Amino acid sequence: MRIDIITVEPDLIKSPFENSMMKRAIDKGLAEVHFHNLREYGFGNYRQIDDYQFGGGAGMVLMIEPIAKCIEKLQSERIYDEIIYMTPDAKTLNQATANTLSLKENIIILTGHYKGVDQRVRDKYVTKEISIGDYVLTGGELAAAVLCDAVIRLIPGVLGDETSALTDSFQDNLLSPPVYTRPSEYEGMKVPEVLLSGNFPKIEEWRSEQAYKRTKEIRPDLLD
Ligand code: 6GU
Repeated sequence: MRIDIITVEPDLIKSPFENSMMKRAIDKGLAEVHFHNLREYGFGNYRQIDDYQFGGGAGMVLMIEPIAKCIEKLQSERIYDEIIYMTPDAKTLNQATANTLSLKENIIILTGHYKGVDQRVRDKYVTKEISIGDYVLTGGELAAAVLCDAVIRLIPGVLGDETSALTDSFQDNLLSPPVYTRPSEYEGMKVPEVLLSGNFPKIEEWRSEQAYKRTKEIRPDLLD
């Protein structure tokens, strides 16, 4: 999978890709991530990329031309399955969306800043808009890193069996059950008996019950 990230703050977003799971995926050749500094497509000596909004109001808006130039250059080189715009005014990212995106070949992720991008960018180029939750970040860069982590770990071969994504929270719309490791007793707090029983059907049943109970308590909306 190839991901092209268009951003105003490349330095803010690069480090998660140089560590841990995403680095491993890139080193294994399972994911390829390229960063494009929008400023390089800006106007004039100052490489201008934003301007005041028509109609007045606080905050600058990213202009369409620099973004169009960058996207069209990329599109001249390959076909993109999705052009994703990271913005708080969109549907929230969930596991189903991450699963779907992990099957794509080439995607562009555009991250906004300031007051966002000119609406015509969204109308003309963007095929999917994603928020990572109901709160506002300064820019979409960290949100793009979150999206990439959620997607890249699902690419077959990225995770080993021991960390298989199949048993993650949300994979079946349930939160994960509690987990324990040694010692079996700590300051009088005991690991549930069933987990020490070696009875695997029983253990699976207990885990399902616990997952359901936890989901009902904390995220009943997932059960709807
Ligand atoms: Cl995608 N961008 C920004 N700026 N803030 C957010 C977000 C995205 N998702 C949640 N908050």
